[in-house]
Amino acid sequence: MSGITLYSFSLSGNGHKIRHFLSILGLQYELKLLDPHTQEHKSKEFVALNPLGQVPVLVDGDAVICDSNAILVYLAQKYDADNTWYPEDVLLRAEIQKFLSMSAGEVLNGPNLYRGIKVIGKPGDLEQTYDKTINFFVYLDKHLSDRDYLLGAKPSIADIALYTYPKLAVKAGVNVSDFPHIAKWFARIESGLSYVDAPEK
Ligand SMILES: N[C@@H](CCC(=O)N[C@@H](CS)C(=O)NCC(=O)O)C(=O)O
Repeated sequence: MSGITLYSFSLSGNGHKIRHFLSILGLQYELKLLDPHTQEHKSKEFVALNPLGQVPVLVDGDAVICDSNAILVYLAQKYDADNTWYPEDVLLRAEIQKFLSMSAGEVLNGPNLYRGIKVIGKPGDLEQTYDKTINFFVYLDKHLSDRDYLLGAKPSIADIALYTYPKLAVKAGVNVSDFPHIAKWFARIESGLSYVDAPEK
């Protein structure tokens, strides 16, 4: 087998992170959109790729990689020869890992769930996830107050991993004008030539 295939849903924020990074790396790929309403992601064929029955999944030749953060790390190590997006420095990698963990923790339980409840109809407590989103935005805005990107002057896979769900939470109704440093960070990322639009909803 050869070539890259990405399995996702059209509205998947985690899938968006990978489409965004594939675009930045200039990699051609086939996008296979699954239909969550018909539970295509729980089909026998798909569960053979990811036993958790979740997107995104990236297939690259014989390699199958599940989980958006794992895919970002894989793509950076395999295709970014200069290590621009995943610098080799041990402290920078630790810092990147901190943000990747946040994307699967604070961001998952805050901005991701807020948008999921409000826009996609997921079950959950909207007020509680709104509060968690604001707590995270307060942290992020302060962190970005004296740097352009999460690590400093240059973007990394940490920015790719953390951008999507806060942006989708803003599209879902969180007022970003209360967070000027986040707003500028969004604009910086979106002005990149390889930017790929986050899902509309
Ligand atoms: N840790 C995974 C989470 C993946 C995830 O939650 N994917 C969602 C779509 S964004 C999904 O497939 N949901 C369907 C399900 O869990 O059944 C990642 O970062 O990729």
